[in-house]
Amino acid sequence: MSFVSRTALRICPICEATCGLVLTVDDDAGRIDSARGDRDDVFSHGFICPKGASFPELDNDPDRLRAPLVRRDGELVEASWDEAFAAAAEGLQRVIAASGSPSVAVYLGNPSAHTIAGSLYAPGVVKSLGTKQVYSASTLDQMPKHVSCGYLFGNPVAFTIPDLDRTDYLVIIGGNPLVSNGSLATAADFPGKLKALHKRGGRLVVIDPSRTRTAELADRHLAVRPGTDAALLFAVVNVLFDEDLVELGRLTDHVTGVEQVRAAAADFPPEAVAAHCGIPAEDIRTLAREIAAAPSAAVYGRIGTSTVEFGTLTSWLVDVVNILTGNLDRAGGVMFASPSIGSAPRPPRPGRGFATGRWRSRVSGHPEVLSEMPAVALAEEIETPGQGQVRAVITIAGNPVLSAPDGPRLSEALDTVDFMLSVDPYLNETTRHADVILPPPPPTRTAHFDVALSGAVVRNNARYSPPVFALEDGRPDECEILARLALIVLGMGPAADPSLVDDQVIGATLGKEVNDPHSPVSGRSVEELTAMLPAGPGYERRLDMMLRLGPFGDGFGATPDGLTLQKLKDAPHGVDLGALTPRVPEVLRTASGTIELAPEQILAEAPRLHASLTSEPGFLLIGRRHLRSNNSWMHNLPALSGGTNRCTLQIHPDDAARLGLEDTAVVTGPGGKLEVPVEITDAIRPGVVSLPHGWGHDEPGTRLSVAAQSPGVNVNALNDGTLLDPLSGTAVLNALPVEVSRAG
Ligand SMILES: Nc1nc2c(c(=O)[nH]1)N[C@H]1C(S)=C(S)[C@@H](COP(=O)(O)OP(=O)(O)OC[C@H]3O[C@@H](n4cnc5c(=O)[nH]c(N)nc54)[C@H](O)[C@@H]3O)O[C@H]1N2
Ligand SMILES: Nc1nc2c(c(=O)[nH]1)N[C@H]1C(S)=C(S)[C@@H](COP(=O)(O)OP(=O)(O)OC[C@H]3O[C@@H](n4cnc5c(=O)[nH]c(N)nc54)[C@H](O)[C@@H]3O)O[C@H]1N2
Ligand code: SF4
Ligand SMILES: [Mo]
Repeated sequence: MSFVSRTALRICPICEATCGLVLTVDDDAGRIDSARGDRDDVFSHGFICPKGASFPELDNDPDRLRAPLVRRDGELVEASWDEAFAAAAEGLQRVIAASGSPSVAVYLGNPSAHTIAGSLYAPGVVKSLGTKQVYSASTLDQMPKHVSCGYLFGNPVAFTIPDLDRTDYLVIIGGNPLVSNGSLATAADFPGKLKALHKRGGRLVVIDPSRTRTAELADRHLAVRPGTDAALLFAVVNVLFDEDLVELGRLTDHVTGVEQVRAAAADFPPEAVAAHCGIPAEDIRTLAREIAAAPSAAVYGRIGTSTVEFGTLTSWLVDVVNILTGNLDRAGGVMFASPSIGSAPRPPRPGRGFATGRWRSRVSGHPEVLSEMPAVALAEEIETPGQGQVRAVITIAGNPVLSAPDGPRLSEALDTVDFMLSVDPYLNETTRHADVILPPPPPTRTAHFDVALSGAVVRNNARYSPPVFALEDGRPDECEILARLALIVLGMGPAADPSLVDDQVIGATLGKEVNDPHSPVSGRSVEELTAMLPAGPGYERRLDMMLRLGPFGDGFGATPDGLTLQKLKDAPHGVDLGALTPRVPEVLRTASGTIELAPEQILAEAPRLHASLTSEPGFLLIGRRHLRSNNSWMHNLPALSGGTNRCTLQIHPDDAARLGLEDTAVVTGPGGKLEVPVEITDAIRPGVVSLPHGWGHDEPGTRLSVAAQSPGVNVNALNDGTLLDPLSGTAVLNALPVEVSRAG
């Protein structure tokens, strides 16, 4: 090892917490040796988790692909970048010529929400294809929240974020931020924020079938039966009306539809749902009264409210409770972030509202949602012949073979397409099916800015990390990879200049802004503004443009103190932009210009929910996360492997005794059967079993040498993918009915 010459700052790209890291850099070796939390980071103040601490291992992982792989005579072999782009162009153009670009499917995985490339350049690949075969991890995750916010506010990205630093009463439903570090609530140091809540006299309620680490901190833990939160929340709404606790506060003039919600909730008194939810009616009443009585309260729902049969209904009810108790858009309640790269506020105006189902999936007729099809539909769209059949697949930062239901079926389907391309650093369960793999460089050779997550922050901020090291000669970064793919699809060939993509986006964006009378650059010339952007890579030019047009931006000189990319470069620990501020009505885009509390599409789910108010025997399967894991792709790091980070079936002692379970159980779901090691724990509710996802690293032909040593099983092989939230197309990954028995 050589002398460590410097440190460098880098925002951690692994999860939504966006912690600032200090890396020790070994310039001689061209690698980093360690990572610690950056105490001066304006947002994370030094917080870091075990994954962030393993950033060097992730960056240096010898299994990370250093060169593209191209399939030759059936084998994936290393190729030069020129050869790989040529192979990508040949494969894509072959399929496009034969079946048209709508026959190319794109799957965007979770890390694409954590990279500049995924946020700014992946959309260009989709757009240039003009395909409706678009899939992403959103329909395995937060799509119900988009749909609910879409209907309520007319704006599917106007997420309601719990104001963690100021709330007096926090209700966490189906989230475990002590382990996940938070999601749709970008808050570095969630544990510290929960401690601070208690310190200022606030209270925490956790609703979760499992006594998680977060639940351990709660003043009250309601161990709800999985999949029943919609009924529980409807009962809370019922109590709010019944006991005259509805108080819209300053939102009074901005909300319509209150009476329809009152009528819908009338069918759900606590006594009618208690047995179904496994929560005493009195506890539901107390919850409603406490939320209403708290000086401020924030109800926050995550995965357990989302990847369930009534995901959109549940996500909506979370915000209905926030709205009816006057807690939306006020300090200490749930608020809207002001993304630094969003557009500067405009005067309130009605919008076009929100709609889904503008087209339908070819095979099962699933409605389009945010221009996407349900991830569970990808396999059948590949398998089913006919006009529009998927003949090529592009995956970007995704591992749907493990992450999506019925992975084995998708795995087989991927082998039947005419061409598959993956942009991914690993040869894993999904990418092993590809004909071409284009690996992005490691994070230290990549710039970072949280484009997507800036809309979910609990405190507004802007931070930029330039690359720590220059790219190796001839190696493109992921922005360039995706830009070149977009041009390849357009038929411009593998050698087209990727900056054409940036020029196009910049021209189009500025063109719109100068013609908008409310824009800070209204009436100016596109050429003048373009000339003001910095020299440098295309993504820097685009980020600078977005920052300058944003709510804190310099408006290209109109507000000289405002943000530019250079200002962020001059503030390497980031720029704090203050606590969240009220945004109603400016944020609303509904047709009425109000918060439309009673969308008919969502209320139409209420009778179906009511019909489900039974309490069937049988096990319900839920998921869980581990502090030293991240979905499917961090099991290859030695520091994060082993110990308690294992793929086990958690089951309550009473259930285990009744079934005579000892070491191993057989779990049978609608999609298949698995043998799994048993972990008996009273942390989990009787009648519920839990298995983590992202395991099953025993497929042949992968290059994950550490992960393969303790492969675990793929929980999603139990799931046939037929159960989904109909309003959002989101897969049911929690509360899946399964049978459990003794092995042998
Ligand atoms: N049963 C069950 N299933 C689940 C869940 C659950 O709770 N239970 N959770 C769901 C959720 S919330 C999600 S978000 C999905 C995730 O679903 P996916 O996004 O499909 O899966 P990941 O495991 O996140 O895989 C990420 C992929 O991105 C690659 N990658 C990592 N960094 C980069 C990068 O910088 N660039 C590129 N191009 N690639 C990169 C990794 O190698 C890996 O192949 O899983 C879902 N699946
Ligand atoms: N360490 C780690 N951190 C991660 C990830 C990871 O894999 N590992 N993944 C990242 C991703 S992609 C995401 S989307 C976020 C997710 O962030 P979270 O949603 O906070 O993560 P989970 O741990 O899945 O929490 C879901 C909780 O819901 C509970 N639950 C399951 N079913 C139900 C139900 O029907 N009702 C209720 N009320 N609760 C239920 C589960 O017991 C679990 O505790 O985490 C991110 N952060
Ligand atoms: S919580 Fe951990 S993984 Fe998430 S951003 Fe922070 S250091 Fe990275
Ligand atoms: Mo996720």
